[in-house]
Amino acid sequence: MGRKSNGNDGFWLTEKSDRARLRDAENARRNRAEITKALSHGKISRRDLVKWGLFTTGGLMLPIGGLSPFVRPVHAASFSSGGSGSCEPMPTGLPPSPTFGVQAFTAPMPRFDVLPRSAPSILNPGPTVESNQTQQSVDPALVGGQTGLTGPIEGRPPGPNWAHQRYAEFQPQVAIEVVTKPGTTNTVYNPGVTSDLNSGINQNSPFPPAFNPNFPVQNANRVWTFNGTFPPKLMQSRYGEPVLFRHHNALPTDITDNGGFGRYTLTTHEHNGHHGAENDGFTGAYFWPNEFYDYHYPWTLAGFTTINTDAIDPRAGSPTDAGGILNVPGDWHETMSTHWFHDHMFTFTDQNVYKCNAGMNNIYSSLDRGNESLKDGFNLLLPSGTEKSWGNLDYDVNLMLADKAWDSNGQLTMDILAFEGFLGDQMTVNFAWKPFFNVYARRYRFRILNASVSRFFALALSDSSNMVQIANDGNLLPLTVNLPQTDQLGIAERYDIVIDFSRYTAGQTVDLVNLQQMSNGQLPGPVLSVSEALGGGSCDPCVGPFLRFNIIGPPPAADQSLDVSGGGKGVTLIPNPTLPTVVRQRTFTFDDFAQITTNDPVTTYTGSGPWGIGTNNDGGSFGGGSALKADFGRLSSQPGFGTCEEWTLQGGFNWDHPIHIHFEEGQIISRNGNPPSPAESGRKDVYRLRPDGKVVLRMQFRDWNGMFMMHCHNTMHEDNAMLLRWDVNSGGSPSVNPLPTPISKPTGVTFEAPDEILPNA
Ligand SMILES: [Cu+2]
Repeated sequence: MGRKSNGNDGFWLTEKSDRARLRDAENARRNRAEITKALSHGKISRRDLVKWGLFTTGGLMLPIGGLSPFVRPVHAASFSSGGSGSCEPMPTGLPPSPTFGVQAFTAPMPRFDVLPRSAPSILNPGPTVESNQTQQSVDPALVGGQTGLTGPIEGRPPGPNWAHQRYAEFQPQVAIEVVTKPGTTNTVYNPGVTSDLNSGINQNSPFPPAFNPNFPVQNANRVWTFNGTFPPKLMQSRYGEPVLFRHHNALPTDITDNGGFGRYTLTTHEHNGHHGAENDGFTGAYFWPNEFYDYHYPWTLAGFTTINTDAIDPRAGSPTDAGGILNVPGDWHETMSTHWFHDHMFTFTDQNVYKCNAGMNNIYSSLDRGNESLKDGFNLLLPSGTEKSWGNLDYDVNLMLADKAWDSNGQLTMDILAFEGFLGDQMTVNFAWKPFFNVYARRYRFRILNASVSRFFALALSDSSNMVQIANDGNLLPLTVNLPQTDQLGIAERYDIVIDFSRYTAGQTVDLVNLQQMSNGQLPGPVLSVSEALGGGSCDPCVGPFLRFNIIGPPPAADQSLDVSGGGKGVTLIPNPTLPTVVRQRTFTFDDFAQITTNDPVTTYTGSGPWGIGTNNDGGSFGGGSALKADFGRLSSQPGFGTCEEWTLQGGFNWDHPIHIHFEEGQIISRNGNPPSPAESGRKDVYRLRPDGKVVLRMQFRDWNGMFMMHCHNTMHEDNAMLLRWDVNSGGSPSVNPLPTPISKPTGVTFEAPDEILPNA
């Protein structure tokens, strides 16, 4: 069973800690910096760290004085997990992040920056069904100094197996073009709302990449974001309107120019899009600086090949510009609303997402229109606005929560050796440190995303008043839930919450509070009460209020949105789809002390990280064998095309893994033998296991083909190496089975046979 904490992790240092401890931590940080630099530059491997005796094979840093900030004198006080006591702990593995004398809640929270939607004709060159293999010269820095080499302009793997599926049927109608590049000032910020709805921010003022206007601006190599800028980016999509998302990689070709963390290769996952694997950001299908990758998002409802194929049900539909509904095929019970997108680079996802390479995507449908006044019997009238026929953002607000840490110069920093999980000591919302947000006294919808590396949250209002949860992950709930505080929000999970500010008057404030105490990155600690969290006694600096709502007065127009509280009883939003007969059951165990059975230098995890997944008792200590470390050339499962399977996910003692299964939404059948709670009774794409927890879920494998993933979304665990590949088995048509593994190089993607196919795959 899972290993217990070694007692050396989970210590916070605060600015009040004694000087000797802080000095030791700073010295340890400096010594570790040399190692992490070499590691992040690819000059040494994680395996070398074990060889040199710095790490155990289990991935724990040995307590070597002068290297580990966790080495403490014998007389040091032991860690108190309660709300008070000595605050020694320091899970960042770094000295405390300074706040430069700035007070919390003095700077506005920026709304997301809406990505322009263009006609596909603006794309040059035009998109192609198969990857565009037009050659260009390769920067020698990418190929060990070799000159005269050429590579493709598009990094998508070539050939028919990676061609856009059903492209002719779902011709792109909208182009969204983005560039991931080093941090720079935003001069084209578009919040999609007027300034009064954006806390007074003037969108025409240059917006530098800083976590607060009075903090230092981030150096170019510390943040790598979509379009290189803050705030985070928002896509707006509609069902029935296929999008061509062209993603350019403009990161430095010098692998060492990364500010100490982050890898210059990219692969972007639209979490949790239902589309072919060529568009899914497969972890091994990464692309290089100076290349682009065309992702084709068809925006189809799951089941479109077998259910409502004639598109006769307007509940399966898309909002038209004229305020009507465009019917689309598929199951309306599968309608999704709140997604995000982020890098998925093999073994570097944690660093690249932490570097701010993440955005969100709102998907609009006939049910979830982004218009609160169009009453046609289908629109659910969720808080949004009325001006546009669809996609109003006035009262529909994206919140990206992430803990961060920065060095004494205010530059974003990370302990990439914290294999058990990395925690920051500062809270950010939409890349802003502890901001305020001005609201009118009416209902607002907040689409809340946990974009942390390893941190869990639990949210409440500072006056303990009720909120209404309307969605879990991408999906509107069967029945809304009134709650004074949320369940734990695992990494990558999304909760859509409606807060009714009409109970407040102008000049009042109420804070969003994090109740979830963490003392290490392996699992959440206790959820504190609101008064404990507000009391300031927690050792965890990210506990407490982190976003202040200032109520500025009555709304300019009457609130026409649905009262989703249903008078305390909840209201019906989207009932669950009916699941077909289960054709196969599988068990996966999420474990440590994992083995690596393959040795392909490209596809195989070669580090010292402890994590792995056991499949169907082919591995995993729960089944008597061993969990396996990630190899994207290994095929762990091959569910049949068009089938429904039941998967049991088993977690370990003293760990909590939020497990993400790509491709289609599932339904939790049971959690430790009990039915799921009301707030997780809808469809899900991330399944939080909880310590020693067992989740049984059912999901379908239909409509599209290819290779997909399942992994822990504690991205430190994912990258070290709790990730597996599964392929849809379509019987050889349209794509071959098993699919060859893509091997990405600056000179082009080649293929090789799978390294391993597990016996029960
Ligand atoms: Cu995990």
